[in-house]
Amino acid sequence: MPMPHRTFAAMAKRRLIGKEGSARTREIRSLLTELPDYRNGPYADLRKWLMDEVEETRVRSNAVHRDSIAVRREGAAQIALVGPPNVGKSSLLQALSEIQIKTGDYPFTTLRPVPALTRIGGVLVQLVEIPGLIEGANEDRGGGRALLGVLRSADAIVYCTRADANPAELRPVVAELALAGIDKPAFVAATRSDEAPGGAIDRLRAAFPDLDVLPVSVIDEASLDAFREAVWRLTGLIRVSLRSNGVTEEEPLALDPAATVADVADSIHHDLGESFSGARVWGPSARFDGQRVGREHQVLDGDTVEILRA
Ligand SMILES: Nc1nc2c(ncn2[C@@H]2O[C@H](COP(=O)(O)OP(=O)(O)OP(=O)(O)O)[C@@H](O)[C@H]2O)c(=O)[nH]1
Ligand SMILES: [Mg+2]
Repeated sequence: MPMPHRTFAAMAKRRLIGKEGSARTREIRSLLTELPDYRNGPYADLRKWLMDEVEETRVRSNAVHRDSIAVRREGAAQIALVGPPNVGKSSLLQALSEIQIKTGDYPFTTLRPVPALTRIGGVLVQLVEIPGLIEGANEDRGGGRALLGVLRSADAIVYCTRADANPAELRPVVAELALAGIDKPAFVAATRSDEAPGGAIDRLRAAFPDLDVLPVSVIDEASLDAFREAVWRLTGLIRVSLRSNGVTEEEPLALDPAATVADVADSIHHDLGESFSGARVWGPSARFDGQRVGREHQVLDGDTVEILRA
């Protein structure tokens, strides 16, 4: 005598509670094998219901997969912009890059991390807006764990807060990162600085003595340039331009600060890195324009290098 169908339905629902993905599919399969094999009537309906559940579970777990918030790295470095809602993070990304992002005069316009590429001194750097990181993120409030995961994989952090805001607004964000053990090069961008009264920046500086505070406004080009340079300093990389036959390439290399002329040659072509005879250098590391140097000469940010083939 099989179990009454209502009892079976109740038991099936109970066994599926809290199960998703492959665990749910496994449970459904085993329920299907326990189900009496009637072609019609209430048991057939239950069978149909379970089959539909298999399909819905599959669709849902794909959706969960798509909702994963990891950001694919592009460019020489990845810099995360994080701060309270509505401070102008999206506007900043928009002002610095080609992409169109939703901005709005209300909080939480941005719901997922949004990447944008910007060119700094010719080198592409990826900026990522991290939305809605709130107090309790480490306990997963507001989906905070996933957001902290994105921050952990970034190379550096820009804390964004309105220039005229109470410093207390940014504090929970800084505290959540510290709590998560995320310690990276960082500065504070005091956003919407065109709206800020005198003294506002000093107040932020006093509140965050360990961090540089940089005023920025999307309607002030000079402040955007200063912002780009500050971001570049966070990357810790140096830019070296290549010259060949008297022509300098438009896009510089982004290199480790300890890089030598040999590393420059190696990044052009591995064979060249082994065989070249030396280089000429213009810029900060050269004593004079076009100075002839050897393989071990250390290059500096802003140098132009011409590799001399053997
Ligand atoms: N005056 C002025 N307003 C700005 C500036 N930057 C952004 N805003 C305004 O601030 C509001 C919020 O801008 P968003 O860029 O959407 O801010 P957000 O930090 O990305 O906000 P959420 O994604 O919602 O958390 C918008 O109304 C912008 O027009 C600025 O430099 N000056
Ligand atoms: Mg936004």
